[in-house]
Amino acid sequence: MKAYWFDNLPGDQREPHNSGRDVSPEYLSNLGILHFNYPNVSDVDALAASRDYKNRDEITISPKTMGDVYEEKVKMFFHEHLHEDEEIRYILDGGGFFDVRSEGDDWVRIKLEKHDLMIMPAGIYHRFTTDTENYTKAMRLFKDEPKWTPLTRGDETEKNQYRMDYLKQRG
Ligand code: KMT
Ligand code: NI
Repeated sequence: MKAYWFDNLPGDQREPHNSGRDVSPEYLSNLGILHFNYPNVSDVDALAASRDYKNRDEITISPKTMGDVYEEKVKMFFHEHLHEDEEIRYILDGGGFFDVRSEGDDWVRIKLEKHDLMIMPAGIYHRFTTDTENYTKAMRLFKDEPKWTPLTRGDETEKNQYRMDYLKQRG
């Protein structure tokens, strides 16, 4: 895992877009983001159990597994959104980038690699993209009734209760 300020320059979203300015673990933690490196799935199982996550699935995002819809999906994941539940992702293979909004509404880019597990709080604006390898195999963890439907940023999400709770916690 590595976090830095997104450069906001035009070009393919899958390029690193590294401004050269790192973002510290403390800053990420202030945004409410948790990160772990778990080489063994048993560690993921333990975390899931401790947070009462009973369901999971696996997704492989690549042209090989998705064919013609790959490019479309990659664009879709990159639409800024929030969820009403926390989002837990564990990278099984390959890698990718999650961009999250900072306190000043800038993008922080988080590079995830194999065995990285990230927890994003409910209500944080974010987006995802594969990198130039075009290959992300990830586990998605859910509680009983996942409310992980992406809510696209707009007037509605600005007054969403989960968004307001997140902002209150972030301080
Ligand atoms: C999301 O919320 O955009 C995703 O879960 C992306 C796919 S999982 C790496
Ligand atoms: Ni999401």
